[in-house]
Amino acid sequence: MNDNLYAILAARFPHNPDAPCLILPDGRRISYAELESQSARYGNLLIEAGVKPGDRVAAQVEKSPEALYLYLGCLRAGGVFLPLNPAYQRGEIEYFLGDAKPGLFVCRPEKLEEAQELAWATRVPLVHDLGERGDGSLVAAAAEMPDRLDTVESAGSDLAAILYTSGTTGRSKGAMLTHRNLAANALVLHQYWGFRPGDVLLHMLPTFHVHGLFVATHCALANGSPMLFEPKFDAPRALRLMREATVFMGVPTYYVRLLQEPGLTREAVAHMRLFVSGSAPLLPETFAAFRERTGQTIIERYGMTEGGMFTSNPLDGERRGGTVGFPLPGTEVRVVGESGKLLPAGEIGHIQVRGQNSSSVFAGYWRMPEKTQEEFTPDGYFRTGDMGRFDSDGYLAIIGRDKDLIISGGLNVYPKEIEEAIDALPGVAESAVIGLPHPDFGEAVTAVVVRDRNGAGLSAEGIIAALKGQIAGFKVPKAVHFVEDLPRNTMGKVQKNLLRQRFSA
Ligand code: MCA
Ligand code: AMP
Repeated sequence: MNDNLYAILAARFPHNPDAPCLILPDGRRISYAELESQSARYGNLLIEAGVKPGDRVAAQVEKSPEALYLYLGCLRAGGVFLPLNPAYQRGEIEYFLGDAKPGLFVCRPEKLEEAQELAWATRVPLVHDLGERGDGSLVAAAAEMPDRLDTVESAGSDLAAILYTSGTTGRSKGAMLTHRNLAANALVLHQYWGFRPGDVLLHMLPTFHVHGLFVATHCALANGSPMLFEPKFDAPRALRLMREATVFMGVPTYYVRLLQEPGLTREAVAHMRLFVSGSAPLLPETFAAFRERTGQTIIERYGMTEGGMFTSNPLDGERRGGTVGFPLPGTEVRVVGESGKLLPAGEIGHIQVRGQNSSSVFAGYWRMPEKTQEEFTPDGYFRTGDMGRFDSDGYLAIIGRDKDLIISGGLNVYPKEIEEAIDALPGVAESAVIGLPHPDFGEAVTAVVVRDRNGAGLSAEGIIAALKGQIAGFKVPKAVHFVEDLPRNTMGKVQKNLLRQRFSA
């Protein structure tokens, strides 16, 4: 049997070749048959370009049908897909290319020149461009390729994707996901959330992260369902499209924005059967307000790039606000104390997860065996860095994080990276970056800066302007405060809790 994720999904595609797979904003419909032939063209193109099984294919492109063909073509060719947020700037991309050494880098047309320079510097042999309207050299080259391809035979343990996640210290780490990880997660979620004939997914998430590319897309493909495939989230448009959809997945910011729409009523969502939220904590107020307005109860689930989804509230049975539900089938989740001792229900500790048959937890960090080892316990549990507790009914609540991480609008920002960028600016003695409650993004990246003796002219606007263009926009602080000193404990560690208290007031 072929354990290639594409083969597993394709075995579930509808028998009717005309069944729609993607429905685009301009009304264009792309059938499952076309998805198969297009992904074959892209797969053939990669093979012809010399991409061998296990070779990385990096893509920093906007969401589009062609971007999806590229991902699926990469799976079919046995390549390892490496999606990159278009918000990343030159320095960020240079690191990813240098670390992952892809055989091909696909960029946006407007960034072609920069991409070629970066590829040359990092010894990436081939660059193509792909525009959001299906333009660019990649599309032209794929069009010349045969539209049939026998999907490469893969073992479950073969890599399917690498997704970079930053860390509390040092460099970004590439989380290695196998065909088995992705397939197991897709099939479990498909079943757990009761995907059924007639389902239509409203897909408004970006496709460069686990949530949009894997959780949402794989569920729809595994069900042979159409996706209303939208370039980005837009609350009024979401409400209009919900009249034709049955399932919606989003980060909490999407729900906060939907609640601001007067048109969000029971009637507007009457066609919908399922709302899923994840990637960041859904405030109990948002959960309750959504139920009040729509009569629909959001299913909150919890996961990580390092393995996909770990827990979910149930489809049938109580969906409990403020919790992320139960461990998914095939995933073991435990809460342990400082000494590693298992804690009883009600006590807060470190959340650790383990997958049966190494299915639900990733294969480790790309070329970082020591870092990988540190993150696993001797008995094979992955240390998530999240703090939580089980209640007496077995629901898991995420209480906080023991990692220094900010989640803004569902996107992760590691303070260390921003602090390093700020500290390098002239006039800065040191800085601390914290997350403060934000009504739209959940948390807002906020910098607290100490000037040095040359820093009299330093302003908040100046710091923000200097960071833009250097790091992705979502990482740039929304506010900068100046202080004389950073509060430190006796160990010399900055007391970020005191800064959070002071500046959220
Ligand atoms: C955009 N901006 C942001 C964010 N997004 N600032 C803070 N946080 C953000 N998330 C900034 C831009 O830099 C820009 O700044 C300005 O906002 C407008 O940009 P635009 O793109 O127009 O914003 P938007 O369309 O309103 O986007 C906000 C968004 C988007 C819709 C919330 O960020 C989004 O779709 N987030 C979802 C991300 C996601 O898929 N996460 C899942 C990761 P300026 O004007 O200054 O230039 S997977 C994961 O976490 C795990 C596995 C899991 O459990 O799912
Ligand atoms: P990422 O590295 O992008 O995969 O983000 C994973 C992190 O997002 C987890 O470690 C959690 O801190 C957070 N996360 C994901 N889902 C939830 C949720 N439902 N509630 C709280 N935090 C979440």
